Amino acid sequence: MNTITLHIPGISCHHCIHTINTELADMEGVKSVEASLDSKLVTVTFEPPASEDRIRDLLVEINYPAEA
Ligand SMILES: [Cu+2]
Repeated sequence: MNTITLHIPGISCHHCIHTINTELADMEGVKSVEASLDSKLVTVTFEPPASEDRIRDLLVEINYPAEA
C-alpha cells in the first residue's frame, strides 16, 4: 500500500473537494482519499493498478492538476 500527498492549487471550494474525492475513489486500487480545502492537499492511499502517475493523470483530466 502506498500513500501520497499532492498539492492541488485549483481547490477553491467544497465542490472541488467533492469532485476530487468522487473521481479518485472511483479509480481501481484507490483505497482512501482525504482532501483538505484549507491546505489544498489531497492524501491518497492506493495499491496497484493505481499509481502516482495514474492519479496525477486523472487529476489533469478533471482539471485539478497537482503541483510537481
Ligand atoms: Cu470548487
